[in-house]
Amino acid sequence: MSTTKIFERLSSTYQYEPTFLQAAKELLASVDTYLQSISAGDFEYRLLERLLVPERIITFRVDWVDDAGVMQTNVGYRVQFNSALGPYKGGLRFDPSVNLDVLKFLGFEQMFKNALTGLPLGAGKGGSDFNPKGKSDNEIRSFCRAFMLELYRHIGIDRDVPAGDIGVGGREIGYLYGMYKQITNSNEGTLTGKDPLFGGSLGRTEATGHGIVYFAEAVAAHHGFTLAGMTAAVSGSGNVAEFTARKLIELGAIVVTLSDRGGYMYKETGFSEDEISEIMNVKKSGQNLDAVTLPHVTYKAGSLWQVVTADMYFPCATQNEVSGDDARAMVKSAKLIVEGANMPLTLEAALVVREAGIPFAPGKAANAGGVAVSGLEMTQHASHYPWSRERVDSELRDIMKNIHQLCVENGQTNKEIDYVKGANLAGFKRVFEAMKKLGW
Ligand code: NDP
Ligand code: 2IT
Repeated sequence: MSTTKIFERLSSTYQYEPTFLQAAKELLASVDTYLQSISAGDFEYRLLERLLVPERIITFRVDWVDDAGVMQTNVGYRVQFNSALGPYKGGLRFDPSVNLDVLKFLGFEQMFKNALTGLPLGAGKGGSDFNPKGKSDNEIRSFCRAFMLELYRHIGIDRDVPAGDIGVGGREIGYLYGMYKQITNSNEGTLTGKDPLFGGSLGRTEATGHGIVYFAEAVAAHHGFTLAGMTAAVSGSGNVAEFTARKLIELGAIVVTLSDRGGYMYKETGFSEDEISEIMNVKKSGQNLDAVTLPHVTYKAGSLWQVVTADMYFPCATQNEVSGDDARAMVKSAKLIVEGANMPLTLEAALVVREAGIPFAPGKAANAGGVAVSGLEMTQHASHYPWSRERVDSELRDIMKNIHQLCVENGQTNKEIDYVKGANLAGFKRVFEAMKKLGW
């Protein structure tokens, strides 16, 4: 057996799941030399093959009625990928692009990310092809309640703990949790990202973005520079992008872009915190970035990567948003590339960046702060005791520092740190060991 053989088999079985195959291919490449170094035999390769298959996939119909009284039908999913380290844990995505391929890729990435946090968290991912764009608050609420009417029977504090992702933020988590509490007549903290009013953690909203910047700081320090004074191109204008941008600005970096599905905003001298607030207000009102009017800020339709020159790039929108050609343009100026989103670089783009020798932090390491604080939320909820914002932030910093250290230890090559390999290998070893010891 070999990782090549395993990938061949996987590719023929799951030929209609290109995004999952992409994530699997990267992981297999990272663990290949490790398995050879431990003289892995048939047992190890067969266990690896097992780890590539989700433990359980649930799909269900979601019936709801829109404001016009018209019956609407969507598909809901939960991919319970691996529970070796703890309850299935990972977000819910509401977006028309959601399908099994996308959720399997996200659940698979989540497995190694959650392992990196050092917390007792298994991995899952779910969501629906429901499109929240243009929906009224009442429609969002109706959909969330209909979605939970089926999901509730598959989740639980020791079984599976969902959270947010694209299209699912604090409001949606509130509606989902409200329905869960009513159906189960319980206060179990079975969702994270909740409002602190009813068991959420202070700092969870900010955690992914802040964690990304703490990780970027650690990478920069390891390479002998700091983020202050550096220009940063950030994509997206959702939860992750907002708090990545805010923390970068706080540390003295110059954030020159934010983007959405339509285009990007550019300010040569960098946005202020107040300008970020104004932009977010427009987005939260349901409008797109082209509706923002700010002095010295330009809006252009399309993608920013081949147009905007910056010292640092933080893709924080979605998977495969950075192509090989984009990466070839970015490496001309980049001193650091940090994935805020899950797998925003295509395999080709990641190869271009790694071959150019530019420090490159993969999403499963850099964006692990979100799920890490979700883990801390579970601890706080279970102990009926909320922590201060400062305590949460300090734990988040420590976790991101530890993840950086794990990447350094597992990703050391002759002359540089291969963070992709480091993150994959460190996460993989934990899950693999646990599966062995559990007799799986
Ligand atoms: P949000 O829904 O809050 O924001 C998503 C942003 O990305 C929006 O600005 C959206 O544009 C943009 N976007 C989404 N899809 C596309 C697309 N196909 N093309 C271009 N732009 C797109 O989601 P999050 O900020 O929570 O998530 C962003 C990324 O971070 C995802 O990859 C997610 O998996 C990952 N992540 C999220 C975590 C979290 O805690 N929320 C934790 C770890 C990772 P528009 O405004 O036009 O909709
Ligand atoms: O991709 C992710 O890590 C998330 N969307 C957050 C998951 C979580 O359980 O907080």
